[in-house]
Amino acid sequence: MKDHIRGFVLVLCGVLARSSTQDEQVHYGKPGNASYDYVVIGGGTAGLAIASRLSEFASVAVVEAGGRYEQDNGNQSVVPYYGLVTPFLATTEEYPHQSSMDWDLLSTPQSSAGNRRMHYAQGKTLGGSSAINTMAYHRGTAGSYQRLADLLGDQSFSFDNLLPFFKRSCALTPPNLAKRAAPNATVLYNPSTFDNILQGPLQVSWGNWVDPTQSWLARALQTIGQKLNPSGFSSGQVNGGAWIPSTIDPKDATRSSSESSYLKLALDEKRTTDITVLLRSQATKILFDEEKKAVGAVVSTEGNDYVITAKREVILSAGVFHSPQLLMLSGIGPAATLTNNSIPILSDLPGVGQNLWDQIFFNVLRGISVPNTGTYLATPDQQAVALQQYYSNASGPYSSAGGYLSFEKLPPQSRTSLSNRTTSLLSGFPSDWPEIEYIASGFPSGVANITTIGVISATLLTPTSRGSVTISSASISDPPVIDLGWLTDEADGEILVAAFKRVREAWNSPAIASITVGPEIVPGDSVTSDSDILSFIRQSAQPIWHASSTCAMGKRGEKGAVVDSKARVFGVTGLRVVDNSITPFSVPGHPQSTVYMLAEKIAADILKTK
Ligand SMILES: Cc1cc2nc3c(=O)[nH]c(=O)nc-3n(C[C@H](O)[C@H](O)[C@H](O)COP(=O)(O)OP(=O)(O)OC[C@H]3O[C@@H](n4cnc5c(N)ncnc54)[C@H](O)[C@@H]3O)c2cc1C
Ligand SMILES: *[C@@H]1O[C@H](CO)[C@@H](O)[C@H](O)[C@H]1NC(C)=O
Ligand SMILES: *[C@@H]1O[C@H](CO)[C@@H](O)[C@H](O)[C@H]1NC(C)=O
Ligand SMILES: *[C@@H]1O[C@H](CO)[C@@H](O)[C@H](O)[C@H]1NC(C)=O
Ligand SMILES: *[C@@H]1O[C@H](CO)[C@@H](O)[C@H](O)[C@H]1NC(C)=O
Ligand SMILES: *[C@@H]1O[C@H](CO)[C@@H](O)[C@H](O)[C@H]1NC(C)=O
Ligand SMILES: *[C@@H]1O[C@H](CO)[C@@H](O)[C@H](O)[C@H]1NC(C)=O
Ligand SMILES: *[C@H]1O[C@@H](CO)[C@H](O)[C@@H](O)[C@@H]1NC(C)=O
Repeated sequence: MKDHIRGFVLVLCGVLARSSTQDEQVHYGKPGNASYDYVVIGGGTAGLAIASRLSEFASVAVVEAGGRYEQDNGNQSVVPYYGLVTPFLATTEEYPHQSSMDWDLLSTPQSSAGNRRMHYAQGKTLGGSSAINTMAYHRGTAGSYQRLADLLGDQSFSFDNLLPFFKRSCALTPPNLAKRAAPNATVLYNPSTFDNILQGPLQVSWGNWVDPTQSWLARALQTIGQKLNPSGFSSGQVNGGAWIPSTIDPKDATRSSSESSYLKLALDEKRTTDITVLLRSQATKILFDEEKKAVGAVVSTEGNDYVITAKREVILSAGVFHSPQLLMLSGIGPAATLTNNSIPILSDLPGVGQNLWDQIFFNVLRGISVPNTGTYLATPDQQAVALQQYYSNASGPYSSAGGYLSFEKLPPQSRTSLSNRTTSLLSGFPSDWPEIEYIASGFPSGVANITTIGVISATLLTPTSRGSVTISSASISDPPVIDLGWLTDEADGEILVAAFKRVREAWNSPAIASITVGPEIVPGDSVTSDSDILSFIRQSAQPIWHASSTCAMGKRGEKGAVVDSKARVFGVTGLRVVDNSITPFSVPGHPQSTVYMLAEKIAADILKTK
């Protein structure tokens, strides 16, 4: 162990063998003033990726409010299958709290979505939301990144120019067809969009198990026109269907988070890195000198306040809700909000906390007669078999987290019901940008002749409604006030009603007629008129946890812009925001690949100018 890796990190290096008592002693033993080249606030998805890269040439402190998920949540966060059935995914106001791992955020009542307050899970642990997400890995479309490049006037954001950073972040392992044992779940992908020589830290692989329910529902989606995409979803096209890979380490089928990948790499004894991790430590405010240069942060560990000084820069990676919160608490945000809360104004940036994009989905349920993964884990005997498969060669039901995904622009017959305004809003998106994502899954049924309750969901990828994040006081102890803004623009409801009809079309496909059992369970056959469908959607819409864009990148001086294309906050120096809050719109589909890519890209920018 190198001596420049400090106390807290010794514990992390000691792998899981150490007792948590020793662990706690060291964590809480060392809060106190200290100084580093870079201070990264938030040891989440982006935070650990950028900290790991910066630590190759400078000293870096990571300030993380949570602990270690391997200790705090064990198998539930490590074993892929549990990631799909975890209580984090509960979204109702009365949800099972897991406060050692989750921020326990609740939205404001959603006036256009049944007045519901949504529980919106966000990882509070090393790894952040990469430690609780459902592990699907794919990239956005070439056209979506081109839109970003054009908006920023910076062609380094074109898909071709971003590809080296996507490649650098991860290592792809081809599917193990013997372990998958599902010749009917064909994996197609383009290996040239991954780097098979200089492998990056994040592990990306296909599950060694296929859920039979998904294989059937995939057929239904294929027969309504969403054919298998020949190159998968990481080559700049996100259209049609694909068995996509997950962020799973194929060596032992465990979750690959930013912690188990990037941080572990930075702590590898064979590498020269200088990184210190402060666990259970919350940054309460960013500090600036008289020239408005960020010089560090006030950090609170178990009620002790101290100062971590940044000799070069502060990187804020606290996520889509907490990064805008901390900016506002530190004097950066809409002037009226700051004044209202008696916070001195350092930089009046009206865009901070605005422009929240959120993709939402609904489910349609029917009974089916084929098993799903849960069916194979229903009894202790079955679990014993599955444990043997999992621990002997990383296969079987526990080893997989997914996933068949299917995307489309709504076909012409679905568009005839859209208003001219909605049609025109949709035509503003790039031609390769899918409007809807369909996900097939299932859970065991308690009813005799229904083996599985099958689920086909539809997610809106072109939301026009916008939400916001603000503060209710000048104190970090009051949570951010989150208005998701769901369905406040009527275009979103119209598009989802059209998507609902596509989901029913899939359910009624002759390809699965032999396995469907009984009538529709949710919402039920009585729901047929557009207005009834819309009200079902308003009552049941859920988050897919892809919220973004509350500290949007943009050109200097442009309305709403918070950071420039190198993630530097306008109006101050020495401060960047690097996380899913900075993309000015939600890239279509699942965001984690883009978050890792951004961390790599900004790290490279910093290295160039250091
Ligand atoms: C349940 C769920 C399922 C998802 N499924 C998928 C999926 O299958 N595929 C996919 O691509 N994406 C998925 N996502 C989305 C994806 O995981 C997130 O977009 C991404 O991880 C966000 O990364 P981030 O760096 O912006 O924030 P995070 O990873 O959330 O990191 C923020 C970190 O900052 C810390 N923090 C916050 N405030 C402070 C403070 N004041 N002081 C110190 N630390 C602080 C937090 O504890 C956290 O560790 C999912 C997300 C969730 C929640
Ligand atoms: C820590 O730093 C702060 C700010 O520079 C200072 O006010 C405080 O006295 C320091 N604490 C200790 C214990 O040195
Ligand atoms: C695919 O193969 C699996 C495993 O043999 C089987 O359980 C499932 O029913 C098949 N699905 C389809 C659509 O044929
Ligand atoms: C100012 O504070 C009041 C009362 O706390 C609140 O109702 C109002 O919305 C706030 N305005 C802004 C711009 O934050
Ligand atoms: C994996 O292990 C299980 C249980 O020991 C065994 O049945 C199976 O054949 C093994 N699969 C492969 C591909 O080795
Ligand atoms: C909608 O657009 C169509 C075709 O562009 C046009 O013919 C029609 O008049 C428009 N309807 C309304 C209400 O504007
Ligand atoms: C399922 O079982 C119930 C009760 O036995 C029966 O009434 C119903 O018709 C069955 N449904 C189908 C689709 O077989
Ligand atoms: C994870 O936890 C350990 C210790 O409690 C058990 O021995 C394992 O069987 C368990 N694994 C799974 C897949 O549940």
